[in-house]
Amino acid sequence: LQRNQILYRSIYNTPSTNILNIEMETEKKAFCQELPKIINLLKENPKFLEMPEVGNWIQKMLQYNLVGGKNARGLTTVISYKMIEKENKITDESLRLARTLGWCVEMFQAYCVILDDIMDGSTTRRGMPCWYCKPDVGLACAINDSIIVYSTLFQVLKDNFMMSPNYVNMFQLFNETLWFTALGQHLDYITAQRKQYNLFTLDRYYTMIKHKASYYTYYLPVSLGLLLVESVEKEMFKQGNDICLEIGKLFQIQDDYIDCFGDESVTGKVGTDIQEGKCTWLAVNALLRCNEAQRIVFKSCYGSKEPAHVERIKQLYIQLRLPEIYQERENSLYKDILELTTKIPDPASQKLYRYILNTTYKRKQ
Ligand code: DMA
Ligand code: MG
Ligand code: MG
Ligand code: MG
Repeated sequence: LQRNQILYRSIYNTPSTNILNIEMETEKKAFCQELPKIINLLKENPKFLEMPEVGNWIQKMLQYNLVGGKNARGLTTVISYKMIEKENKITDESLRLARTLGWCVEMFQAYCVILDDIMDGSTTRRGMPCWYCKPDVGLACAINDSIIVYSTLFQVLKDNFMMSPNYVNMFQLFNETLWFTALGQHLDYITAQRKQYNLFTLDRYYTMIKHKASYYTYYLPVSLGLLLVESVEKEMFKQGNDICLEIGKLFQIQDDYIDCFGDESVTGKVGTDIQEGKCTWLAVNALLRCNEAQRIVFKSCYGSKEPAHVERIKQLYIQLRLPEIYQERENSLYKDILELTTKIPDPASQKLYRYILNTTYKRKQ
């Protein structure tokens, strides 16, 4: 395993990866500079002449919920476009459009996250209170704000892409992804609610995370990036599909691990999975490995907000060597996905998926 690790690490510690990382930093700056322009344009909508205070509220709300994160999904949209499009086709205007579409993906994410934090009883996000927890917002207002964010996405999409031949495809992609995400979120919620630990199977877990996380985290931004490319073969969408879902699997397993064992000052969020009794990678693997006595501990402490119970579950995870097993799983998934990328014939696509994989692997945030 260690030999493999060194081998795979060395492939990616090449100068070209470093160049890509520098490019990503530069892109992040350009990407962030686009948001105020999008919001200013939005505020020119005549609706806000009728309701100026609503315009100001939306500006404040979008600022709060879109800024301060990794912007990974928005950047994936732009990077996908940049890496697949022919160099002579990339213009200032095409980049502006790619960044705008990236912000639409970020709005999709903000919409999902405002609601997810309510569903999960979370209190912090990106090192700040969750939107619904803010005293001047509250639960009822936050639910409506999530609808405002989502419908704003489609306003921005219309303003920028209405004349594009792919407008309907983009629309359909957002809609279908939301459908998958909401189905996954439902499965996540009811599995925790029922407290029937025989439901905590790997099968159910993989189905759940594919829907609630993989589609919108990787499949959506990559597919949108490809839709911006002037001539792209249909086959290319299909080829990337499986890889996007597999990287998404890696991403959510990491998310579950970080929820329990991550550094809050890095992640910006306080974990709630144990308290909420969520069907996570850690919980499923604990149940697969525990003996009868440990199972009794799990049943009596899991899904409790009592700090001593939460601590007991963390102890159990450590006793079961889940942190070590997690490292092995992360490495083996990385290796398997890397293997999948070798089957992609187009070199630019291969480079893109490897790059996305490498920005995900070993992440702590
Ligand atoms: C992520 O699940 C899914 C969505 C749709 C946000 P999660 O609740 O584990 O995410 P997080 O850890 O960011 O709250
Ligand atoms: Mg959550
Ligand atoms: Mg959740
Ligand atoms: Mg989580």
